[in-house]
Amino acid sequence: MTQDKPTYCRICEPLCGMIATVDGDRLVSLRPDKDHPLSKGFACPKGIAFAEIVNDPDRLRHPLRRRPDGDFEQISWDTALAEISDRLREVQRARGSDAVGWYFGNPATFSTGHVLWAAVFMNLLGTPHVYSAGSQDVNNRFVASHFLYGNPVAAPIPDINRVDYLMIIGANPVVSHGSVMSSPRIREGLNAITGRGGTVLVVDPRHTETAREFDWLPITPDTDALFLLSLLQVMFDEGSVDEERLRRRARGVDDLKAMVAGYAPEVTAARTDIPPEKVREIARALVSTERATVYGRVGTSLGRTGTLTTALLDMVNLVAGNLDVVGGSMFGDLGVPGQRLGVAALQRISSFAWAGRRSRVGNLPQVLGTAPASLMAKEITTPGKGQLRALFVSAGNPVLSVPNGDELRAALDDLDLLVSLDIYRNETNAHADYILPATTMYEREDFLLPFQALFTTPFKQATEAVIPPQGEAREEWTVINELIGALSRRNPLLGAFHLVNVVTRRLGRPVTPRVVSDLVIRMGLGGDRFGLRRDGVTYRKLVERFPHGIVVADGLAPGQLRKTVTFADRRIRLAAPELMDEVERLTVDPDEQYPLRLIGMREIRSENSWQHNAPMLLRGGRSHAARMHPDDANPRGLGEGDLVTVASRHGRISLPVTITEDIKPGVVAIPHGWGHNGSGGWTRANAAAENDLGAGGVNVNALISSDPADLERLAGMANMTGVPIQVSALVAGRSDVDVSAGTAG
Ligand SMILES: Nc1nc2c(c(=O)[nH]1)N[C@H]1C(S)=C(S)[C@@H](COP(=O)(O)OP(=O)(O)OC[C@H]3O[C@@H](n4cnc5c(=O)[nH]c(N)nc54)[C@H](O)[C@@H]3O)O[C@H]1N2
Ligand SMILES: Nc1nc2c(c(=O)[nH]1)N[C@H]1C(S)=C(S)[C@@H](COP(=O)(O)OP(=O)(O)OC[C@H]3O[C@@H](n4cnc5c(=O)[nH]c(N)nc54)[C@H](O)[C@@H]3O)O[C@H]1N2
Ligand code: SF4
Ligand SMILES: [Mo]
Repeated sequence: MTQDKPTYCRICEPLCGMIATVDGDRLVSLRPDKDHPLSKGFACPKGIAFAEIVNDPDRLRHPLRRRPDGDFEQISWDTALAEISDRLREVQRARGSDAVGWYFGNPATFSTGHVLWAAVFMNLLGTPHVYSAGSQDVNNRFVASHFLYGNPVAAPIPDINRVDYLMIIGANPVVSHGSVMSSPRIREGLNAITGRGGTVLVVDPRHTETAREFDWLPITPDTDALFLLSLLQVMFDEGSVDEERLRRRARGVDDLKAMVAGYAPEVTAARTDIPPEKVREIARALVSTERATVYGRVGTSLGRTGTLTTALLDMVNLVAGNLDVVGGSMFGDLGVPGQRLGVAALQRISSFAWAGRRSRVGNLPQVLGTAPASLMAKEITTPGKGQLRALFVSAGNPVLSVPNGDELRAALDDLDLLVSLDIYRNETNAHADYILPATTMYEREDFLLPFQALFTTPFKQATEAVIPPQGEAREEWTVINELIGALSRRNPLLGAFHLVNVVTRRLGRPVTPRVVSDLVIRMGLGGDRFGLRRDGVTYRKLVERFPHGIVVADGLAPGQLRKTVTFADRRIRLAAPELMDEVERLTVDPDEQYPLRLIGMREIRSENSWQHNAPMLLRGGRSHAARMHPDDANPRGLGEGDLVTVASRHGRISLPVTITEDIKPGVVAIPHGWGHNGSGGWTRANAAAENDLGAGGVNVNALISSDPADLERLAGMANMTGVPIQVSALVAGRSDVDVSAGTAG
């Protein structure tokens, strides 16, 4: 007997509603939920194909231990946890708690228990070695907000439902489905803007899937800060800014004006390649359109000055009068009383505050308690106090996702202990001592705290697990509780946490992610405030009465800045010296040896490194290729499908080229997350690699530098866009060219 259960997808940020068809303990299939108030029957191919991932024969179902010959053998959970605990205690005894670390990857963010418990564990342990995918993604957003609002977790989102002029810069929501914004049916949301007579302008070096549906303005990679400075210069210069209002809302207006004065569109055009008249036209539109906003994401985060660029996005919105107003760039509201004071208090804790700690290698600041993942390899191999010796990797594949995977791969073998928690064997845990099987999203209940303030229509949904854990899979937070128990003797804070766990469990009221989520739900927007609001929701009510989720407000509310800015005068800071100093980094020396610029891209049937094994997503063949303009291909004698070598100052890779007019000349786009070469457990992804060069792909991050000097200064972000490269034909039979160079495993 099959049963249909409403739930939601947790692969990417819209969190689309899903109906899971379940037969006993087995997930039979997934289909989009027509009754979901926001996604209304939409789901993308990855979401539907997830049933194949849950049931994939390649999935991990039992704990594994590495044998001396390098192969893995199945062991029991008891043995695995006992051995890991012993080895962990040994590292802690011999080298201190500073020798223990954790890297959590992107899917961890989509599991409240996972991120919360990992963060609590590492914080109580007091180690600086906490890493995440954030330093390759979004950490500069937190740092920009720290400087502007005194609140690292404040993240303005575009009011998609009401905006009439939207400039998208460095994001491709038609493929990515939106990021740092949860907006189901985003493509429809964008089309509705033009449908109501508005404009969507896409500023991107590639004529992306989003740009193809709207207006495209090509830009030279990693020059966005210059373009944004010019927009500000025009706004001030033409006197179109409501300065009185601006000064009421922000400090540092004169410093900002003085700074942008040197960046007239004529000055920046040579670098951005955007005609000055076009800059003026956009600046005027942003100021004069009642409901207008600028939205940027990965493309504006991964440049050399990502924090400055991100801060400038908010400054453009603010100066144009578009921040914190309807139809502009708005702040979601958790609705929890005292949230502003809570953040202000948290900021006093060094592991939360920006640069509360700096890295041992490279002296780079921590962001929300995490250090730059680019440094992991050197933290492992650099001797001295605080050297990283035991590492946990959960829901991540850093050998493919961080710069210089070869360096990290070699360093991992140097560790005293490497433990992975994953649903698959991948290129990273190929080097682990133990691999522990985790549940997939459909095997756990969840209410996703990190996304609550990011919905463009305020919304809440909680789900029960739709099937029990498959095989011997366990939820990460339960495994973390065991690890905390193992280290509790030598560490009073962990000891206290462990005691709370033991006592509450005995009392039959264990501390679980659900208990924490319930608290936030009840205290937040639409919550029952523990009985004070009769119609309010609780976790249980959400699951039982609103299984498809519930819209908790018609739209985002304006006027949130007062609740967001933690500075005593509640005014935004426009001229933090750290930010202003970044301007000096905007100059570059031309590099004749590496004349082209590398950018990244995402594909509709792929999610970072881990969905290249689902048959549904591989249908019709897949291949990894570099995209290049004919103007660059022709002089190099390159034809469609030719193998090329792409080299940067830091590495080289070889892969096929696709020639397309849909990219700015001088720019080459290569997707990341590829480079499956047999070391992981992904049979189909690896087989593709063996049969046909290019099908398993290569690791583009071999071209990216992990040198601390090359990381963005304020957030320690990897510089993954605008990287100087050269491209040449791969000469057949040349023995000095290693076709596999740069692949990982
Ligand atoms: N299908 C699919 N969806 C995904 C993912 C996936 O792998 N596949 N990954 C998820 C994740 S982890 C994230 S973080 C989000 C990311 O979500 P997005 O940021 O929307 O996705 P990207 O495709 O990385 O978009 C970045 C865009 O920036 C452009 N770009 C690159 N360099 C520059 C530059 O210097 N300036 C400007 N202006 N543009 C530039 C690129 O051409 C690209 O179009 O997507 C999520 N959704
Ligand atoms: N060049 C370049 N590099 C990039 C980017 C780029 O744009 N360009 N983007 C960066 C970005 S935005 C991101 S987010 C990172 C992603 O980098 P990572 O997070 O390091 O890598 P993923 O490929 O997302 O790997 C996710 C792993 O989690 C596992 N997994 C899936 N679900 C679960 C679960 O529920 N529990 C557990 N325990 N494991 C699970 C998968 O099997 C897979 O092994 O890559 C970054 N790297
Ligand atoms: S867009 Fe696709 S992967 Fe993302 S949440 Fe929706 S169904 Fe899942
Ligand atoms: Mo990401």
